[in-house]
Amino acid sequence: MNIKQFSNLKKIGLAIALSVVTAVGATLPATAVHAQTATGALPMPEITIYHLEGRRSERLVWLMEELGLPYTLNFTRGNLAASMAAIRAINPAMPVAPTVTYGDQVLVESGAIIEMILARHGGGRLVPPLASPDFATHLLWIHYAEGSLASRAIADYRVWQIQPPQQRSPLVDSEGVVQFAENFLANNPWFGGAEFSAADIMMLFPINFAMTLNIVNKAQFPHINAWITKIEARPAYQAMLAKARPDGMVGSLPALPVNASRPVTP
Ligand SMILES: N[C@@H](CCC(=O)N[C@@H](CS)C(=O)NCC(=O)O)C(=O)O
Repeated sequence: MNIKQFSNLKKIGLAIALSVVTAVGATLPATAVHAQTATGALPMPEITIYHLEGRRSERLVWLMEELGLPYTLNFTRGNLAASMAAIRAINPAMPVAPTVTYGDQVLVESGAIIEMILARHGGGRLVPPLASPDFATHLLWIHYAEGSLASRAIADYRVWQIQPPQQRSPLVDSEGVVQFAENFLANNPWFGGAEFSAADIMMLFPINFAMTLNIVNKAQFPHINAWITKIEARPAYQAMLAKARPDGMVGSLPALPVNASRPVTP
């Protein structure tokens, strides 16, 4: 399916200018992964998720599986470069995963796309009640996932790749940002508060990034580990893995040494 989609894209011309990106999206084969009925308030245009295996675009696939909404998934299995070429063809100015075509629009930023889909098509699902305290913390974690957690974990990882730091900067301190999440889960079952929400979908990627690459010590965060176990038991998460990561992780980044996260004592 994916190779076919990619070759179809090539047939209609990878060099087509951005001005006709809409037409490219419209001519993609209608290979919707899922075709259940939408329950949201607004009619939903065709959605195509341009995906890289194991990357943030999994959030959108997982969201759509949780909601039971139709979408087309575009990636070339086991070939990140080919998947990225498809993203560049549709979104040359900002080629990142996820790139999502939503009707005529080409969208980036997973959190913004998730909030838009929930507002228009979610029918109140995966969002706590507006007047509840959980609504405020749900939004907090939706934005914290990229704004604080991913940005600090990636900064730490890059610093380590250049040269292990002699002293940990309080401004680049992944343990602190993960600990803040751990503390919340000590008192709440989900980042959505009482119930699973889209905040949980947003938080998993940077937490996995920080833990699997040894940016933080996974063993220090028991509540997060218990939360990951609950996440992995969700049918929609498993459906996402089967469709969006059928061969496991592709092109993993090298992990840091174990215990790299420990502050260096001079
Ligand atoms: N804040 C953006 C980040 C998007 C992003 O950086 N995605 C990564 C994959 S996880 C990517 O496309 N990297 C490829 C690149 O930057 O060249 C979001 O949440 O969607």
